[in-house]
Amino acid sequence: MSEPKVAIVMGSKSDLSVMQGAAEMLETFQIPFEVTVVSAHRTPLRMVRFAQSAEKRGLKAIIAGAGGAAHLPGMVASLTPLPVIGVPVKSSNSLDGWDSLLSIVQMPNGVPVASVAVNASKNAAILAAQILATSDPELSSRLKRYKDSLSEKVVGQIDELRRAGYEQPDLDKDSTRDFAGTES
Ligand code: RP5
Repeated sequence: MSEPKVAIVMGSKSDLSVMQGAAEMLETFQIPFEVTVVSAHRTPLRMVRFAQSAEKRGLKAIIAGAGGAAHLPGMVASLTPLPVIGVPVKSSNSLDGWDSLLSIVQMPNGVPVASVAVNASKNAAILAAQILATSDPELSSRLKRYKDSLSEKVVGQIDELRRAGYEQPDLDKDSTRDFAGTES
């Protein structure tokens, strides 16, 4: 097994149903990762050990998900130079996700956490992949293919609308494509 490049940590195993989206996405991009529970409130010393050892262990980015008073991403960010991407989890103790979101976004100057939308763990993984891809051309190619697949999906949806009888505006006269990042 290759050494993990990304860590997915969460405040409780109850976050896993949301956070496994990040794991699936990292698998798609063939990025080695680890998944564990680190609670800022229930295991604060484990959190410190995790964050302080992360860079030494070869990790390049950390995805941290938590719900409610979601202090985990910010506290991890305070203890490591690695980029931390927070996933606000709409957990059983959350006020509809708002508390988690604001706890993660409203960091003090000097200690940034990149936040994605509530429960958007897949986006956290894509962002982590994009960070790693700045120094990994093969990963960058995989990301470009992924982005192209998103626009191809929309092209398929437009065809479906056309087949259903909805006339489509002619917006595709020239050869430019929406993403078209894939090298020829
Ligand atoms: C947070 O409290 C966790 O990240 C989780 O989202 C939430 C609820 O945890 P459990 O009570 O389900 O363990 O710390």
